[in-house]
Amino acid sequence: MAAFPLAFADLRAWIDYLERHGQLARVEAPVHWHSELGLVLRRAWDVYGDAAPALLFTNIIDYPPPGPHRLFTGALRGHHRLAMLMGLDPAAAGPAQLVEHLLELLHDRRRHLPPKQVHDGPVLENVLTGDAIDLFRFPIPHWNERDGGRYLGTLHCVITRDPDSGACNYGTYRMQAFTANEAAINISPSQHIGGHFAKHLRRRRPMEAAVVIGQEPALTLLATCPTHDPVAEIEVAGALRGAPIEVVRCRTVDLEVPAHAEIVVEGYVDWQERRMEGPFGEFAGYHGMPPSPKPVFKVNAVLHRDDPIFRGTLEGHPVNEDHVMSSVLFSAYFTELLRRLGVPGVRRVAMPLDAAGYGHCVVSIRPSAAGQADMIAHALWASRLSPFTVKHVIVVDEDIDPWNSEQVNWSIAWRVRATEDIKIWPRHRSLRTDPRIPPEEKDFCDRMLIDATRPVTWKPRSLWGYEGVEKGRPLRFPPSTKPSTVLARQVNDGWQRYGITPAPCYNGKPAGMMQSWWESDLIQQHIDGRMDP
Ligand SMILES: Cc1cc2nc3c(=O)[nH]c(=O)nc-3n(C[C@H](O)[C@H](O)[C@H](O)COP(=O)(O)O)c2cc1C
Ligand SMILES: [Mn+2]
Repeated sequence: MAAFPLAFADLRAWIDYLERHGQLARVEAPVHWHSELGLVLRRAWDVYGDAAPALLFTNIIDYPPPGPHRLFTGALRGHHRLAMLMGLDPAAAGPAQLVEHLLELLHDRRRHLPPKQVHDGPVLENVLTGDAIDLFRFPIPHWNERDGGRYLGTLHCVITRDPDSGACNYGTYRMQAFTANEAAINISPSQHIGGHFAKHLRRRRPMEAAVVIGQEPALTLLATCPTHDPVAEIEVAGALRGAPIEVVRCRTVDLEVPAHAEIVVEGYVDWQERRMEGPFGEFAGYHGMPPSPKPVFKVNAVLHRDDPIFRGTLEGHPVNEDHVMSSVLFSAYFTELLRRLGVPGVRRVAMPLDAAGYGHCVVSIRPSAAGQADMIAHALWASRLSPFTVKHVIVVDEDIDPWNSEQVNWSIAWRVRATEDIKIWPRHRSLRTDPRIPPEEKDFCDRMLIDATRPVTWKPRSLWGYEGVEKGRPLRFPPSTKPSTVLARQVNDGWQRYGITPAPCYNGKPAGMMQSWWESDLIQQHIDGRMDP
């Protein structure tokens, strides 16, 4: 696949790139930071779908220039823009290619690039300490009407250090701004920052942290990326962009931050204090979790570029930026999990956007023995991501594209016998955000496996015909109406002869759900025996 090596120097270079490629709208109309900004983004996503451009708000009410007055959002709403960020051809690279590319980047440690230390950088253009600190200097949005407050951190990167190894972690954990110099941080124990915080708790020591807002885009992606082996996300981000990220030392904490970031907030997470945070419009599309006590981050210093651009994102119902990123990141994580465990027959793993990239995991396999779907479900439900992902596992045959929800639904309709193929695991460890679980039963959910593969144990029967038409072995399952490769190729090759062009006006989608039956690449895979019919 054509690679576009893209070492975006900073967020501004990424914004320029998007603008030059017709992927950005500047919103110059006045927009209020309370709910209106979020709703404008929401409508763009809901009405324009993948065609919604990234948005740069430049006229936010209460935030006139020359103070901080710009906010950038919505860049990663669509796999095509994630492809741009990853240096792949946006027209050719679908989510399955993004997953493989990410796995290559994570595995090839020789390509990982440690950050480059520099003494100065644009983020030091303004250094604020003491009374000069005011988080609300920045146009922090109140994204959803029902949110408990304004969210300082949504697509940011929190940097913390492991007190034992000295290694740093780079992750995205939501943060609600409370006062001019205090914010909540949503630390889950199962996340890397949770490990760091537990060590500080045991030592009864505050945890130093640097909150980066508006970093260059590769680090944004990696900060939300779960990995199996410990990696420094900033080094993988270096590999992704093909150049190390330049970092400067913080002024008040023992950490380094990207020199080209728009904003950095330095401080520490108090080990004792907790304050009520939330609710927040979460990834499932609900305000599922009532407010609860969270650790408090206290600010020592604020660094920012001249005329800084704030960056954040709207969580909530599908499809949002988190879903686009998570669908690829989680699919990569689970692909690797199943490979490491040696589960046989696995082809592809997809976390579909319809289920918010978190809810459903669809795995395509080449079945060779009964019970493969059970092995897959149990493996997925045993991972550290299980508490907030994969309520439902759907296993399909390899002729079904797991990223194509219409094909998956067709398969569920006609390759499933409910009494045999659906299994339910009640009261499995889960997260509190699931809206279907009543408040008194939180922390558990019911998980479901749908095995939508054709039964592998059925014996061949000539009444269904033969592999190929009138030849080969008898079939084990009724033949679908899928064309034979020979005829499909003939019709493909002669298509111009028939003189058929699409109707200029229609309601619906430009592509049929079984378009893949006619893709020459897939036809060739069948001919080569690389894929089952
Ligand atoms: C918009 C957004 C908000 C997120 N909020 C949280 C959060 O509040 N808490 C959390 O544990 N993970 C959150 N995540 C997921 C983590 O960023 C992700 O699991 C990542 O792998 C964490 O890094 P780590 O693996 O280094 O711990 C969020 C992700 C996104 C995209
Ligand atoms: Mn990490």
